[in-house]
Amino acid sequence: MALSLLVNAVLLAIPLGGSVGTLVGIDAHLAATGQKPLFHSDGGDSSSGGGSGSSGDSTGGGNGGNGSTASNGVSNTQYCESSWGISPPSSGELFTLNPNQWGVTTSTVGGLCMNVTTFQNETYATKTTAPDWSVTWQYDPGPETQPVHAYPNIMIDDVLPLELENIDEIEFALHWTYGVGTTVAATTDETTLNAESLQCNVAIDMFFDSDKTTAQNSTTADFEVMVWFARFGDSSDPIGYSEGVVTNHTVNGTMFELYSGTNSNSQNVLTWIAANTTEEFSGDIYPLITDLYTLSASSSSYPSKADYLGIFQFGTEAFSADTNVTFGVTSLSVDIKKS
Ligand SMILES: *[C@@H]1O[C@H](CO)[C@@H](O)[C@H](O)[C@H]1NC(C)=O
Ligand SMILES: *[C@@H]1O[C@H](CO)[C@@H](O)[C@H](O)[C@H]1NC(C)=O
Ligand SMILES: *[C@@H]1O[C@H](CO)[C@@H](O)[C@H](O)[C@H]1NC(C)=O
Ligand SMILES: *[C@@H]1O[C@H](CO)[C@@H](O)[C@H](O)[C@H]1NC(C)=O
Ligand SMILES: *[C@@H]1O[C@H](CO)[C@@H](O)[C@H](O)[C@H]1NC(C)=O
Ligand SMILES: *[C@@H]1O[C@H](CO)[C@@H](O)[C@H](O)[C@H]1NC(C)=O
Ligand SMILES: *[C@@H]1O[C@H](CO)[C@@H](O)[C@H](O)[C@H]1NC(C)=O
Ligand SMILES: CC(=O)N[C@H]1CO[C@H](CO)[C@@H](O)[C@@H]1O
Repeated sequence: MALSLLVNAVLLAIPLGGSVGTLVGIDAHLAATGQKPLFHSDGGDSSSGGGSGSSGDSTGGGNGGNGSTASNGVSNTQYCESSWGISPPSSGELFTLNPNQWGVTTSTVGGLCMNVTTFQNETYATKTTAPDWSVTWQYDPGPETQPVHAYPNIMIDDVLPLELENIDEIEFALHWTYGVGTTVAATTDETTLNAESLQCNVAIDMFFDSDKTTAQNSTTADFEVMVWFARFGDSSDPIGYSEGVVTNHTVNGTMFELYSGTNSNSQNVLTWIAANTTEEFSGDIYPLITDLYTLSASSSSYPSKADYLGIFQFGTEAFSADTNVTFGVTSLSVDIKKS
């Protein structure tokens, strides 16, 4: 048992340089803030592991994880690398996770570690359930020109790209928490987080384009569509915030407000932000996409139904915090139903 776990880890925890799919993950975050793509050599670079545990010292290739513990068929592995593709085997939907510390430079103070909990039986609660994961991080504020340090995230590997009009539903179910400290909090206490000057968001990040291949490239896709479940601090204003709310849409009790703008990469960035911090959510978010078609009738700033969805990720954009904070994703499922 132990041996087979080890083999899986070695085969599947590949450095990002080896995988187009996971490279997309880094690019996505650069694009989110209009940055040029960065290329870290591999998982073995200089990220300082400020979270719990030691920093990853992978030399590229082989197992990027550290602090792996296994019991009763459940394994917890920690990754402190800057960027590293973690693709746990699953009998259902396949996902790739990535600590993705794309904004970390040699002058950055702080660090981040991602923990991923996998089942040896490769069978999660449902066909579309992802492994649980968490990140513990702390970064001092970065320069105003580059305030984002990381977008640790989980990305859908299968299904995409898909033409928007061939999608029927995007059933998204989620439970996350943010807490001060190095353990996963049971609930999110905004007062204690604000006292530590937490600056971050919790968000889905999607990319669309009329060209199927371009839709899978976050730097060249025409449209970036985000769905934010929380926003802490005022560093993380969405693009187009000063222009005000374009429209709103309530999905199963959660009201989202739309902001629209353009990033420095000339991509149209459309951001739906939950009116209240939303720790638990379950619903079909496809209407947040179809609403944009209506707007596209009068403006080329919005996608149309002929466009393709190429990338779907969920994570937290980490700006800064005074002390260690932990973002825990204790339940996540994404079911993209085709018509
Ligand atoms: C964060 O936690 C790690 C590991 O427990 C520790 O080494 C580090 O000093 C902590 N950082 C801060 C700012 O408290
Ligand atoms: C994990 O960390 C330990 C020190 O805590 C170190 O000896 C070991 O080489 C690390 N393993 C990997 C794969 O980074
Ligand atoms: C797979 O393993 C997990 C963790 O041990 C367990 O909770 C789950 O019931 C198992 N699923 C099946 C179908 O055996
Ligand atoms: C992450 O994994 C490390 C190594 O096993 C462990 O020390 C730490 O407590 C874990 N953190 C969380 C939030 O589960
Ligand atoms: C995305 O497009 C840019 C510009 O054409 C290119 O340099 C980059 O390699 C592409 N990225 C991927 C992951 O294909
Ligand atoms: C949501 O939008 C509708 C119009 O589409 C508007 O009448 C309503 O006031 C908005 N609700 C909020 C809370 O902004
Ligand atoms: C709507 O939310 C409730 C809980 O508030 C949940 O039981 C139900 O399954 C959700 N509906 C959908 C379509 O996800
Ligand atoms: C509980 C809570 O904070 N509810 C707020 C959610 O957002 C709406 C719209 O901004 C507010 O009116 C509620 O007070």
